[in-house]
Amino acid sequence: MHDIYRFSATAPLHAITAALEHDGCVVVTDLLTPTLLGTLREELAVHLSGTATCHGNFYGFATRRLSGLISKSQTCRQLAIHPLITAVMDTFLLLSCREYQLNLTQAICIGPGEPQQYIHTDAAMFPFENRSGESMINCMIAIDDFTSENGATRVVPGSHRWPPTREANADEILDATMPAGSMLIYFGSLQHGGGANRSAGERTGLVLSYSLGWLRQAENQYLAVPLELAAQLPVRLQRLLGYFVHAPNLGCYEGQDPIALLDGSLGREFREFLPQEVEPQLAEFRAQALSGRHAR
Ligand SMILES: O=C(O)CCC(=O)C(=O)O
Ligand SMILES: [Fe+2]
Repeated sequence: MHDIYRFSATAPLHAITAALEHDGCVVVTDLLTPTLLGTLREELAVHLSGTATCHGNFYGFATRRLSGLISKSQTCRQLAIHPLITAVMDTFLLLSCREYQLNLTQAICIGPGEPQQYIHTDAAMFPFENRSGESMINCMIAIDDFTSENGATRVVPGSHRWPPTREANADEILDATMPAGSMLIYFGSLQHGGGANRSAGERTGLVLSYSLGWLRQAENQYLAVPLELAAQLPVRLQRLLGYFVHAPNLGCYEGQDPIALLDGSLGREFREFLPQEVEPQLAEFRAQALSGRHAR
């Protein structure tokens, strides 16, 4: 079996997406400059210092998780709309939706002594099979160097094509080792899990997860980001938080696009949000209905 494909962040997009499509995962190095990485580390540290360990057989007992990062970190806000990340999401998620969204943001610090995590697919949280492609795609950004000793994410390249019941053999699981500032991109349908941390220090990674715009978000972004803060964010990020209507009519607020709540343009009319392609048929039906030409 070949190693995980690795590209620099300046590689052509098609090379990165081709590897991702083939393996269900790919590593992109040099995503963050040392300066940006330092800033991100500081922003997360402020909140991580008061974060308790998880308490669960899946999340672990020596692992700390910090969510709601759009509220907590200016750098996460920038990363969530990073052109390379959104180009990858455009390529795959727009095959199955008109607009996609932020599914969750989470810093994961695997502490010393944590055993390997159960190998799983993240898309299993959606109880259906999406035949037209991926329902979710995740980016794991290495805040520390990811090594085989400190709990680098373990991935099973190619498992995104497997039937859900097939379990990986030990020799099919690879450690996604990468220097800090790199990013592992992996499909929601890919089998993976956090590695065992046999080192003396923590392994911190930052997950930015994206999903189809007509699915429930794993992290409730409307609660995670106060309305006053959401109102100040770039429109692209507001939409990723979920302030949009997925046609037809999914996600309205008072008959309006919820983004109107953020820019103060909430109107009074009860609008409909339909796919453009159905408009001519609907208009014709209504015209005929008005002229009494339809059977009652
Ligand atoms: O921390 C990691 O490397 C992966 C964690 C993970 O896959 C999960 O919690 O769903
Ligand atoms: Fe996972």
